[in-house]
Amino acid sequence: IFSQVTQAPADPILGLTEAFKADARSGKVNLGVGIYKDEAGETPVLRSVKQAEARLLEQEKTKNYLGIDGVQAYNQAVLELLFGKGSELIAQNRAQASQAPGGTGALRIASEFVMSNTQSRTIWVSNPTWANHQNVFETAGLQVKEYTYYRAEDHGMDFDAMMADLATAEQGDLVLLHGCCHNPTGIDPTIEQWQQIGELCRDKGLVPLFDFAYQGFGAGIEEDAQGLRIVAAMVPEMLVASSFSKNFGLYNERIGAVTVVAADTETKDKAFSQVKRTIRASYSNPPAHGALIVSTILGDETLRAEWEAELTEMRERIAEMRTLFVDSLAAAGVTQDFSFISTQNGMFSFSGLNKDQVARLKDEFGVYIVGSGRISVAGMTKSNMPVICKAIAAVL
Ligand code: PLP
Ligand code: TYF
Repeated sequence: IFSQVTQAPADPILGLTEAFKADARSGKVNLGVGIYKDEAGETPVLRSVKQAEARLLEQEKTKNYLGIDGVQAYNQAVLELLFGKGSELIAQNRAQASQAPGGTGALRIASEFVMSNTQSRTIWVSNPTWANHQNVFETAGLQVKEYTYYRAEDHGMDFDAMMADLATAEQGDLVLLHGCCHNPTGIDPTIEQWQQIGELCRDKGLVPLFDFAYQGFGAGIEEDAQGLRIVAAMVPEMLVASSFSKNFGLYNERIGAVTVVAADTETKDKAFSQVKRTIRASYSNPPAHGALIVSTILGDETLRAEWEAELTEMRERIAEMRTLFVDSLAAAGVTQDFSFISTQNGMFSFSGLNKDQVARLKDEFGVYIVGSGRISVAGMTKSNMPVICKAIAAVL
């Protein structure tokens, strides 16, 4: 039967890393995949994580299965990070989180839950969005439609067009919203715009699905949750797929969560029981290590303070690289205005470089960025900056 199977296309982002690894040139730079690098160009384990792991190694007594929804202290910590300590939603018992294998696993569980238990069949995603969104949603059976998000002319957000597109959505349609640090553009709605998005979802009966993979990489842990909290306070129902891959540097531990918000506790309980059923049919129950790391850190004042300091360090280093990038481009003789890069949020910048320029960066200079022109600023360092800017100046 396998002889009939055709070759699958490479993942547009992970495929780039494979090409990078195969490149023998010494000065090569990978600004493709969204992985945080420190000033030395490394992605080390966070100090807080190392300490939590040391404790776990010493104290862990069993490798017995977790429940279907994973570590309970972890799930509670997720709710508080999303909605804030003392949140009304939590007090009203309208929200429940389940541990999931990464943000991707959470997106897939959320999609399958919707497909198996509701009449909804359509999800709206921003144009552009993370390359894997369409893949995950369509594999689960959802129909994917796009809403306008980005305006190339001024490297800004076309909010009016976004609202006009979403006004054509039907009641019960899902709307994928990036909680902060929009991937790939780095452009997020303002507080006022979040308010309007919430109103539209409420008035039209649209169900937000928040993808929250970068909490703490924009302005701060609480600041970055503002949009999600504004919308959550306005709509009866929503879903959240959150991830600790980036903000805890736990990429390969596959640790995230799927969260259900419903109009009342009874509805939430029923919905959550079906989320658990979806998980049971998918991988039965999650692995423990990542969740235990996160719950150990968030449950301990000292470790939590250490983690927050490390997250701040990552956020501030990226912000510094944004400014340095803009200045270094000018110093390399680029006359075009790239100042928009310093106002974008998170790991990525949408450079506006076209496909040919991206190809030349790779072929002639060994500088790898995603075909859309997305640059991972989190991969820039003071030492690779001159190479990057010289290459960009040349292809411009
Ligand atoms: N959603 C967005 C917008 C992302 O950029 C990523 C990237 O990793 C994910 C989800 C998936 O995160 P995870 O690695 O936790 O599956
Ligand atoms: O957008 C990125 O670069 C990150 C990393 O299948 C990533 O989200 C890329 C592809 C993928 C999983 C993670």
